Amino acid sequence: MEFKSSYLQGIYETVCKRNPNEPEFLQAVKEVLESLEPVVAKRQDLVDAGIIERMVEPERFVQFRVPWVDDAGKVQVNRGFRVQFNSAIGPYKGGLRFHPSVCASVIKFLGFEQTFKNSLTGLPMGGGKGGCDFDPKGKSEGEVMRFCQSFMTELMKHIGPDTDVPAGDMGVGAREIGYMYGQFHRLSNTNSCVLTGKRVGAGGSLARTEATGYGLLYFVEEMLKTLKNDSVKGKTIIVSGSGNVAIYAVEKAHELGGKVVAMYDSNGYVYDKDGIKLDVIKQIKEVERARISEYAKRVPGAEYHEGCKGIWGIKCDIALPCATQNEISAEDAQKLVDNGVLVVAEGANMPSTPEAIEIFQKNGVLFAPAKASNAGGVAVSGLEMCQNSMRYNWSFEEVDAKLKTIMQEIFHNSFNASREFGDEGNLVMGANIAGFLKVAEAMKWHGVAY
Ligand code: NDP
Ligand code: 2IT
Repeated sequence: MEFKSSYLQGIYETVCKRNPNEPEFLQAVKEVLESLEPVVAKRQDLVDAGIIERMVEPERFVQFRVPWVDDAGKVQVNRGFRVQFNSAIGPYKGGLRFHPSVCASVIKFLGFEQTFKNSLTGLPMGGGKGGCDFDPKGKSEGEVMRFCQSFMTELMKHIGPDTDVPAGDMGVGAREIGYMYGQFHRLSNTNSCVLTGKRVGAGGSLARTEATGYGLLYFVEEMLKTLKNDSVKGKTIIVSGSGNVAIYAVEKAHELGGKVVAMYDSNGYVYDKDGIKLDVIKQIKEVERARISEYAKRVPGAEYHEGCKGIWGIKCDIALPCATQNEISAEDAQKLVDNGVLVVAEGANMPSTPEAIEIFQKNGVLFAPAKASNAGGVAVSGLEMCQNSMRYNWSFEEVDAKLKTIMQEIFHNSFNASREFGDEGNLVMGANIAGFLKVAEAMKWHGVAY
């Protein structure tokens, strides 16, 4: 038996049987079910209403062909996905990922987690996720545009401002959102909010680009203040990844007085003992779309190392994994602990393996789970939807202030839930329970059609 409750054990066995060969999805479901043990013990009404059985099965899962023509005139075919996981509290909401590793398991784990994350933001958004096994690396501008247009030609049959509102994720930024939105606009002759992460001036919200990274640091600052009477100021930090989330995590970390000394991309990591120069990283990654190894060629004293794993052996106070799922193994976690890490906060989705999380928690590391600590991106997406509905734009300062408040509330709601359900400070459990309860109450209230 993996669970104390035979009811949860039965649900998990059914999920395993229905979703064979989907390890990421099963990993995400198992973690949430483990967190729900004390809820099941207290809330027979939710058990009777079959809430959990319903939550682990997506409301809808769409898979589609994405044909496009490359620069050589050859037809290419990719596989697209959209999972609409749960709409009990609002339209499905969640990003689109373009990466060769995208498959049903990855999209379903992301969509499942998104349901709880969106609930934690306090905004009325359900959970969804999508993407494609298209690899944007090495593609020309024209190829990316034609691919995005083809992807949207099918996706638009399934989305809508009150139905499902995708956004960016790995491999999808303002450029890709622009091409997809353009195609939607051309084919529908409407300007409705079917995507967030649009460019400012084309319906986008100020501070959406920064939101996930900034939000992560607002969460860490609140956690340190509340639990340790401490702050980011003066801390040595490592940030994995060098994409959207990582870059703006570094920006806010530096603003708060921390020093980020290392970052990576999928080829290797850079170490700069004097602190990463973010303008150089932005030029390499946002403007040139080049490799991080360039950094060491441009910044005297900086080192480049092939391969990613070495980053976790660098001594730091705070580790912010901001690249991809399962990037921190048990071995990496042990290295961080041995070097005295104080905080690990997840910017990416599910970057720590279950074994790594156990090591952090057993050793008293303040551990912030993705659903809570990276919710800033989708929160500002929710604020973009809100501004679009009002036909109005808030200033950067207004959006940023709302983001900060939302992240502080997510920390406190997760912490309070961990206390109420008997494991004070276990934010994995607290975030899962707080996110779950809101959706569960809505599903119960709505009857069994969800
Ligand atoms: P980007 O595509 O902008 O950046 C991804 C970064 O991660 C790149 O530096 C990439 O390197 C690196 N990376 C990807 N795969 C691997 C790998 N297997 N090993 C090492 N490095 C890798 O994506 P985002 O910054 O948007 O997303 C990063 C994470 O944050 C994802 O888990 C995403 O789901 C999550 N997230 C994103 C949000 C958003 O609003 N964008 C919101 C909340 C969470 P390379 O360039 O070499 O591929
Ligand atoms: O994982 C995530 O929360 C995102 N990629 C952001 C989703 C969104 O709708 O802004």
